[in-house]
Amino acid sequence: MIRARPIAADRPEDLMLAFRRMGLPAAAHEELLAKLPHLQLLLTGLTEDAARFLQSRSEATTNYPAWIPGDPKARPGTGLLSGRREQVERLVAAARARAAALPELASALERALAADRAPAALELGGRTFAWGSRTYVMGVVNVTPDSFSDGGRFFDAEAAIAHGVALAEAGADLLDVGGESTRPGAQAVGVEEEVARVLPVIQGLRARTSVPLSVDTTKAAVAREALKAGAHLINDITGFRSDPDLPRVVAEAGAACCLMHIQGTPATMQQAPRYDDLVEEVAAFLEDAVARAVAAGVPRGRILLDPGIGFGKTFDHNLFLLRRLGELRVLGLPLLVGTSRKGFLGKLTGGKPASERLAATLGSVATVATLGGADVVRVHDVTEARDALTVADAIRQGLEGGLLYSR
Ligand code: HH2
Repeated sequence: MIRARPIAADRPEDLMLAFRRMGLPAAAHEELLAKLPHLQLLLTGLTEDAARFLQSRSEATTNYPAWIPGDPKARPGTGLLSGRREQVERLVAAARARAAALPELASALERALAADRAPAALELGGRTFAWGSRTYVMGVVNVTPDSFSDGGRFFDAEAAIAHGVALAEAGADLLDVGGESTRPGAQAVGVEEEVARVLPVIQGLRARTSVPLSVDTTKAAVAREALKAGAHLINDITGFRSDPDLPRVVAEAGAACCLMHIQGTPATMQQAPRYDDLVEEVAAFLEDAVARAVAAGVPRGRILLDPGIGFGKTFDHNLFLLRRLGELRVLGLPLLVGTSRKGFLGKLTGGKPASERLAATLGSVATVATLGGADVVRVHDVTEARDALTVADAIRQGLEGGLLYSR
């Protein structure tokens, strides 16, 4: 019986399995892959010159990708490029070689071509994070009286340390210690109070575990003390927008950072979040944050990015963004995603409170991992998340197909 079945055209590994099924030699796979049209790139922000260049090249010969321009009146500077990898590579070379060169276009296309490659591995606190090998887990240690998910449970330093140790034993790859709640309308905390909350916990965890420590703060003065006490990463939910000294403090300590997207401030962010193009605006914000970090001396390779689920986003924005995390891969840096116990999960499951959102959280982290959108997930329930991610990662990476796809 003749059978035709779709192969995921955007996944090179699946195409290669099809070549194997066809009995084609492994040595030829890369070359064959380059012949297949599996790239669809949405371009925005084009100059008129760049748009004309794309149009003229696609009309001239089939050596270049097809070009579908956007509506020049409603959406000027937009269009869809569709073609094979080698065609896009040729276009990059032509954009650079042109008398009036188009380096910005060439770089944007190069970043898109590199988006399926894993970011360079990160050494943190004596551990190696080999991005792309699996989904890593960041365990949450909130030393706050008012966090939305676990407010007050670990406000006492000893309780917080014991909780962190338990998360480390459960397999957390990283612990995130926070002394100020970021939930909408939370009480602001002064530097002294925040330091008094997080410092004993960092010291206690340093003494009792070897897990790399992150500190969830927006303040340079808190970060300075935390890094002195042995923290390895600063997690700033404002993407280095709150405190102009924070990037330098991170750079001078040789620390890593996680820069998150937020629209507005925690006090106002959920009032009326609005986007024209959500993915584009999140990407632009994060690129700006990276530029700030790099200008202060933080190496690119020590930066993680986070789309900020629930931070200035409606229910629909959160789902839309989680579905499209892969598009943020063009930023070329590892992505951290925090969905754990958040409000959109409560809404999806009929209004369950934060304390009853474990299964929903596991559904979210497994889905994000399967879609290939996250390198690290930030969760409260490490044991359960590790199990869910082990399954999701195994399914995503499952390349053995028995006799059908035998090696
Ligand atoms: N979410 C929260 C806090 N910090 N940091 C990053 N990078 N990404 C997140 O999604 C994120 C974060 C909110 O969760 P939680 O810490 O449980 O609550 P609270 O801020 O109320 O303490």
